[in-house]
Amino acid sequence: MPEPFATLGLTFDDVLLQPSESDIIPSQVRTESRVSKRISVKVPLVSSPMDTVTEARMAVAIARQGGLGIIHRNLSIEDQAHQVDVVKRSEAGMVDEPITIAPDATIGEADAMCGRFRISGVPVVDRDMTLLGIVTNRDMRFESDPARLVGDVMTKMPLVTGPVGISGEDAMSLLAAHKIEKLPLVDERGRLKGLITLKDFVKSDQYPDASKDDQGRLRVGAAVGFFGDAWKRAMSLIEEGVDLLVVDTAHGHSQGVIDMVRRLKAEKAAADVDVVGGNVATYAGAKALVEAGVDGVKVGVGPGSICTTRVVAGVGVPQVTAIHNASRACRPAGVPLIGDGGLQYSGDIAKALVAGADTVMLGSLLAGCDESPGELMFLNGKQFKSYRGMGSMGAMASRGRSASYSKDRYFQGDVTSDSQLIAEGIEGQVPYRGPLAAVAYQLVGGLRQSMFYTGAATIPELQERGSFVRITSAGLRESHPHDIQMTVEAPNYAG
Ligand code: RVP
Repeated sequence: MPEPFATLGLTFDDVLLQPSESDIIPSQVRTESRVSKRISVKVPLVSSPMDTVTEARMAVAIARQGGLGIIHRNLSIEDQAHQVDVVKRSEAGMVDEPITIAPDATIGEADAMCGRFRISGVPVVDRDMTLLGIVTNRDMRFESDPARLVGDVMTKMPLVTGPVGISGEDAMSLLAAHKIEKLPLVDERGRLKGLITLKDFVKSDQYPDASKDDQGRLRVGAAVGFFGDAWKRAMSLIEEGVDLLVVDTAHGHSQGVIDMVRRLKAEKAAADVDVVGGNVATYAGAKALVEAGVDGVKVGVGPGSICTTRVVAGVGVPQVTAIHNASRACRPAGVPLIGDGGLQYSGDIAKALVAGADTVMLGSLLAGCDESPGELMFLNGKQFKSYRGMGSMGAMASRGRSASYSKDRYFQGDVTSDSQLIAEGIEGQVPYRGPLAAVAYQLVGGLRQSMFYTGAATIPELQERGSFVRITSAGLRESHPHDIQMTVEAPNYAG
């Protein structure tokens, strides 16, 4: 029998990083890391697959900042796949299967399509994909009758087009020479084969750190489970071009999760997609996932700000210890580790990395951003956004006739009545934080300061050199502002 009280569990507030000799300044450090075996990111931030944190808008925003978003799965298969599609189309070097419209569609339909895919114009094609013209916002703006046909208002052929395989430079010259924003690519028979847009070139300059795949599209991950139609969901996500699948459950050291990981890793259709498994909080849990063949391990049982697993079930491991123990199984196998949940301040990022994580996953720190799902709320003159656990009643209960998919994250996929659900999370609100870009800037800025103080030029160096000092509750009190009434909030510190 294992010794019942052998281990001491430590979390972020129990430790501090010790300063050590440094010959770099914060602006010189490099924050690249790996989310999974084949996916590198310029900043080690991953947004959580929660229905108040990550849909396409957040995924686009965080990928542009150099991190990665994981689309939540409390959506129908079609809706989740659509979210992935929106991200993949949002900023591509070249779209090889552009959205198209027929000439006999109405401009009302074209307008709705532009809104749905957040695009400003659509190529018009006949049945065999021959390019007939293009309809853009400019063509539609002054039309008062939404029933008019696309074929009547579109800019008709001949249009400026490019050949399949045109280089980025040549495409840019054509766009510039003709003062146009979209360049359809056609084959020798005039059939549409792709589309290049000016916006994408501008975005590449604007977001040099963006996480992109080898076709120049933003990267995106998506969560799946292992229960019910999870396999069908995974296949649909792969079809839309997802880069990373996260088998995301509250207990990754369980047979259903391990089987799902094994099956995905053996699946031909998933060969180009990395598979992360989780969540675990022990050496044995991480080891089991590594042995099942995962490309990344997600760690965290109970640290989440909205999570009640540790009180409802009495189960969990304080996060710094959990990361440290799991990393002993991941590091020797070359499998990256995502430290998921419990981060309250930017300083916690470096603590997670020194404990053994390669990236961190954030929920509450991002739920207040403009790009997270949900409306702004005003309360006593302050602005908030809602944030809830995927194991909360609100997230797990069936909505109308559509089942909730998040209850199987808590292994309650077979529960048929909402009144029988055991909640492991709560619902609430977090302060409004403005655009993700500003929030990410502060978080990465904090990490740069940590790396400067510890003398680490890169994340692997931080992981190697960083060392902790354990602190007491008096030490924690001393860490926060004290003996003063705060009158102005800092952008990275709310009392
Ligand atoms: P936090 O960043 O501390 O808000 O934690 C976010 C993490 O909490 C998620 O990525 C997930 O692992 C976990 N979570 C999500 N829902 C719940 C719950 O209802 N218990 N927990």
